[in-house]
Amino acid sequence: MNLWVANKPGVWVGCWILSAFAYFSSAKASLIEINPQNYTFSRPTVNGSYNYGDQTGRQLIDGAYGTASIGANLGNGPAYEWIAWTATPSAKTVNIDFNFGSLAQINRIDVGSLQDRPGNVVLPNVYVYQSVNGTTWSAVAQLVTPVSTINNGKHFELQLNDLSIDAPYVRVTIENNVTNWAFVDEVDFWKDSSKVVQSVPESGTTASMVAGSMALLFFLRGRFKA
Ligand SMILES: [Ca+2]
Ligand SMILES: [Ca+2]
Repeated sequence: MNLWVANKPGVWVGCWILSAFAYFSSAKASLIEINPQNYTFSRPTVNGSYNYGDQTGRQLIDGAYGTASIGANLGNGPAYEWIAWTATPSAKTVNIDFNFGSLAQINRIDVGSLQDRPGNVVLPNVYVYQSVNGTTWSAVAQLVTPVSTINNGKHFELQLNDLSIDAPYVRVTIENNVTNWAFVDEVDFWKDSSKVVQSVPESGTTASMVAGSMALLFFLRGRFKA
């Protein structure tokens, strides 16, 4: 399991879970998964070599994860677990708006994704917002994932930590890196029962976030069919 972790107020670190497995196992003890009622996309999914649509309308919250091999058949057909979007010069993001039905305390969000190869399928950037009415949004956190070949062929949990969300609506914006595909298989929301969150959502813009970079950056702009 591979992790990208963003710790508020904004400095992220990327790490391999293998060296920190014990830490995360113990840290997860107070986490309770909070399940949204439903969600909507601001842009339609895109098919390629396989169907990357959301075939049940709940595939991002059904507990089923894909693998780093996009086309793998895990029992429901090739690539069934993956939802994908492509970027165009004018549209690099998709908003996934989750509706919890009532105030939800959320302290951590995990977005399952993968990287195939730079220039084609790379890890997306993730931005999180909260809303009391589903219309007006306040920035909460972001996770920037610079393109690097060392992420190739891996399934990642893009993890946003130490959040202070208390709202009925949460927007997870997926931003394609460069012009390419972005794949997501699941979005998990966690409440840390050891924390109390104020019931008034933060207003205005988020604190400045610091985006780091990895040692090797490869910006290959060729487009391929995923
Ligand atoms: Ca899923
Ligand atoms: Ca889940």
